Amino acid sequence: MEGMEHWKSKLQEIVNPLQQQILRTPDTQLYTAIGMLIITIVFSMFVLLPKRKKSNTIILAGLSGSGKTVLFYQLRDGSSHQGTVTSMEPNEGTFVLHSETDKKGKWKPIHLVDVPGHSRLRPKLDDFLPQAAGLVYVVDSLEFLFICRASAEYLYDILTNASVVKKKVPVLILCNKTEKVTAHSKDFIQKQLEKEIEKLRASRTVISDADMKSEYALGIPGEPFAFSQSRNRVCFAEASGLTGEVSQVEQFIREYVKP
Ligand SMILES: Nc1nc2c(ncn2[C@@H]2O[C@H](COP(=O)(O)OP(=O)(O)OP(=O)(O)O)[C@@H](O)[C@H]2O)c(=O)[nH]1
Ligand SMILES: [Mg+2]
Repeated sequence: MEGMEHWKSKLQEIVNPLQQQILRTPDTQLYTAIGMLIITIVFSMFVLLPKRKKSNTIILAGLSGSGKTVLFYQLRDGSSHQGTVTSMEPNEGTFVLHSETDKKGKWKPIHLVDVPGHSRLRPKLDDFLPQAAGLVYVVDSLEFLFICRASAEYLYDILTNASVVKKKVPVLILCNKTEKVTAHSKDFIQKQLEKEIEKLRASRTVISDADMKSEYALGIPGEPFAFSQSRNRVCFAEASGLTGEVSQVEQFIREYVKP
């Protein structure tokens, strides 16, 4: 108790003269000093705090067989490495896009991750989503009618993923294998996916209400679902990994990983 009293009086010895000094100081001088202090703090925050590095990670996701691995090699080497098999591990690499290697100038390498589409391997996606600068969701436009529901389900999980929503990760839905005349158009695929997601939204909301689980809702309640309602940017493009027609996906990548 005595010790406390001793420290209290010591503290008062320091504080009192300061208080007197502040009271004696004219208002203008006081305000100038406070202003200088604020400017110094703000300036030090900008100079001393480490700048957050911009991510260069682009993720390729989509159902098994949609053509992600062929696309990965096409972007890296300009060749499809024909005869790819179902991937059992994520395929990653950091490189300058093949189409940019012969151009003059310094290009920033991209970190490309191809996550296998097999349902048991899909959880691997969670390891990469927090660092994603963009995500390319690959859809098989040839087999689209057979995989529409499954594709919409996987896409729904991605678009409601906490990291994707919070960080507003831009998503490119890439309609692949379009060199074939029987491939469905991107407009058709967009409309069908919107219809499927609309159905999923109704069923999943009921389930999540029952479980009391918080899920990031998609779209605007009471309105038919459209990708334009998503909080993050969702756009559509076409490609053919096999024939090397990948310019639209390269454009997307360079929009979010600046050269
Ligand atoms: N016609 C056509 N076939 C393609 C194209 N891209 C890929 N394929 C074929 O589609 C099949 C699957 O391609 P992959 O790249 O292995 O598919 P994936 O998405 O990596 O599949 P998982 O690793 O199982 O997730 C292969 O037989 C490819 O040859 C394309 O642009 N056109
Ligand atoms: Mg693969």
